[in-house]
Amino acid sequence: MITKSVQISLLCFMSLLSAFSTEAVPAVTDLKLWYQQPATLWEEALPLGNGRLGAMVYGHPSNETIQLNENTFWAGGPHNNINTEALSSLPKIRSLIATGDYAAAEDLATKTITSLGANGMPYQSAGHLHLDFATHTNYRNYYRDLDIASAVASTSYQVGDVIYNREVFTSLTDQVLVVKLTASKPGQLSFNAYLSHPAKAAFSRKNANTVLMQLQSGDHEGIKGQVQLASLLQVQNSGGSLSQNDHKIEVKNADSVLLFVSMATNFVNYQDISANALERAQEYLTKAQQQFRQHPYQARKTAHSTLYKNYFDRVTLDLGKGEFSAEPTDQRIRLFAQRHDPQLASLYFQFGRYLLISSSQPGGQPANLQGLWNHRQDPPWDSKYTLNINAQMNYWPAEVTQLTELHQPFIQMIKELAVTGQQSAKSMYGARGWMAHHNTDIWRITGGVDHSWGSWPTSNAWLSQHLWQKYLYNGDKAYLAEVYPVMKAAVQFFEDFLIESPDKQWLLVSPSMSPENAPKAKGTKIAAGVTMDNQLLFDLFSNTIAAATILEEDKNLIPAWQNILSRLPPMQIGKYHQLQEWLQDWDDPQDKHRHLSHLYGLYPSNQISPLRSPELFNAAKVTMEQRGDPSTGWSMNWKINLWARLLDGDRAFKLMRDQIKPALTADGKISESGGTYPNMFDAHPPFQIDGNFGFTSGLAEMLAQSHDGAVHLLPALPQEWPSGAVTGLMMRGGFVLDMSWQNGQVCKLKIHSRLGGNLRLRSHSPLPQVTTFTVHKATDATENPNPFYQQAQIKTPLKHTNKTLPQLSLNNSYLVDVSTEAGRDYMWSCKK
Ligand code: FUC
Repeated sequence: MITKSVQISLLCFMSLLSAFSTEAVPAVTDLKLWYQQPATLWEEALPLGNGRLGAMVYGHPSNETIQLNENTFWAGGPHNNINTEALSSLPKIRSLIATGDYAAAEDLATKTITSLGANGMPYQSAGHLHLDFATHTNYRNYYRDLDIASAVASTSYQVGDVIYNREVFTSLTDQVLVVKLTASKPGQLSFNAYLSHPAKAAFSRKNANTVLMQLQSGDHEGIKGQVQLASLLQVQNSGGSLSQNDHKIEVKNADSVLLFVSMATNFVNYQDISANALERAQEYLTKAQQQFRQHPYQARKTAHSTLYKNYFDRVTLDLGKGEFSAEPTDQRIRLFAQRHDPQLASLYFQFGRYLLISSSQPGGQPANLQGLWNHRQDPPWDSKYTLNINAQMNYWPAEVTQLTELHQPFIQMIKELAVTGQQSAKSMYGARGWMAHHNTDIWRITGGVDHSWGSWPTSNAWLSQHLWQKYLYNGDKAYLAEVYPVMKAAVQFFEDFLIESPDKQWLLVSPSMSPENAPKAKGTKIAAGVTMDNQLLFDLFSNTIAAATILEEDKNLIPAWQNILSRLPPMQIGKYHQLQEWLQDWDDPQDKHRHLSHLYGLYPSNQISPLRSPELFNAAKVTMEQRGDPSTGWSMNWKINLWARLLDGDRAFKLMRDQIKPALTADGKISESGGTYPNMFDAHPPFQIDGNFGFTSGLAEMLAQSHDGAVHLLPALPQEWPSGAVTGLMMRGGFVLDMSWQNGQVCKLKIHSRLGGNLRLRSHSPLPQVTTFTVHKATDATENPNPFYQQAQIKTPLKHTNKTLPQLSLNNSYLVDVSTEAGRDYMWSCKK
């Protein structure tokens, strides 16, 4: 008789074979978004990007449209938007807040902190590529897809007895958009190709097979548009003939055609636009031409995909197949909430990684509100960078899903803000260091924007977390030394900016707000000492002290920083047993505001823990229940991460169900309740990319966490995914995790230690015995000796309720320590 444990072992063994053999990597078809009809809306078109160039492919047989972006094509030019009236009104704003005249304080702040001029420049579309096939109106056997395993989009259809194929990619290696057109019979490709732009553009003939489109970016709010865009369209035909008519290139009876679109601007950096756009575009085109002349098309396509895969293949995820993998993606999105389709959740996870690889390449601009993809001249919120959640969320998956190089553009932006932000620190607040308000753009503006929403001065502290967290994953001291001055200068700003509360002598950020939320009790946003600011400053000061200690810098400054740290207000548990959002207990249990700012302490930070602060952990849960699930876009996806940190996988999965629902109504209109567009873009609405990235990080948090003293395996596994496998998740301290599980229990585990050091593992089932290395039982009473797992001690929370809630216990989890060597693998397997 086979005992239950033997059965489990057998199951584990079988799943292992599949989990780590090559078959475990989902078949290529699992990593495709595919459709049976062309896109009519932009939100149905398929995104391609190489960080710099973006393309949205509609896949229409008779009038193909590929909407284009170049990520430095923004309105305006170098400037900052500082309102220097802030400095003189600051004492008054502060005293109005202190005396409770919030309406007057907010009014004055809006007038004197918010920019009197520009509110940030819009990111603008680079126009369209059109391919008009007049006779292809009557087609059949239509198919289009985006293969996120190779970063290539394809369209095929049949007209008469000819099958037509199109492949499109934005080459990572050759820096041009490439379109390859083929037909199943010779001489069948006849069409017009041309570029267009909604703004005024100049078109000219470059040579027999190349046209040029040139234009200047838009003027906006008094800032002259100074970015020049040059776009070259080149058509290379095999067979048939080419002719130019106006700015169109006409192809007749070709066998196959290769098209390139090369785009470039004069943008060098946020303060320098002295490059020659046309020379650059021509240079990219010449190089691409040479490459494609010397190598077959297939080889150049492979070169692009290989570079892409270098990032993408680092993480694989298998949550089980389900029976719906073979259905078109839009249909699967429509039905996801009603059925068991785990593979769509893993596709959505990987799509987030695809989007980050495609929109954030080293040396380029960070992913903005829409990543890289925007078809408007005047997009929602200018498609810029909102620094009170959205821009940060874009980078939540970067480290944990091993896309660390792609974090670089964001780190670079923070370094640049640390330069422009010195102006706002000094001339608005008379402080040293740097600061920015809740928005920036390609020009790295740091002034306040958007009326009363703008007077939040704490984005420097949040942005600095990215500098430090990256170090916790890579352990690279040279990198830490490079970013430390930016952290230190953010600290300096608060050394000068904080004020003392008259009653408790706490140090407060004032004026400020809990981003974008106005408590019902007072009706205005402006406030002092809000919970999120206190949490952000706790992290900023703790991490900067830790960095200074590691780097042996600024020993003499550390005591003053420690003193500030000790005087920040503690977190508070309010009268409803909720985590208080403000210094005062203003919370309304009916408040459903989309921002969850005070839960920053739970995720992305690690100040609220079931082990170290169980009461706060419970209070955070109460707050999450009060805020409720209904939400859209980034807010809903933040909740996935938060429920994962609350160790509730089923609730996190419930939010995933809410996310993967159609964002278009049955009659094709954009629904107001968020969800997922047919092309898998997230709907705020409108499209905002942060939600996609939040989903990806949230799913990773459900499978493994590394913020609370240990690598925690399957901390929030939903019942929906009883078995599965993941490879390549990155844990703090440089541990790369491959794992498979069966019946909710870890079955095989491989940890690759990049940096060495103690590996503390927490699991909810015992790990199999090992013989090749030593495993020690550990307890939560002793701190993990690994320095990347050291945790700053938060203050005891203040409690304004007598209610006691049952605490979540982790006593039934298994905790072990392994002393690891850098470069070695540690494997557990339930094979025998
Ligand atoms: C923040 C959010 C909005 C929107 C905007 C871009 O201000 O509150 O919902 O996402 O950023």
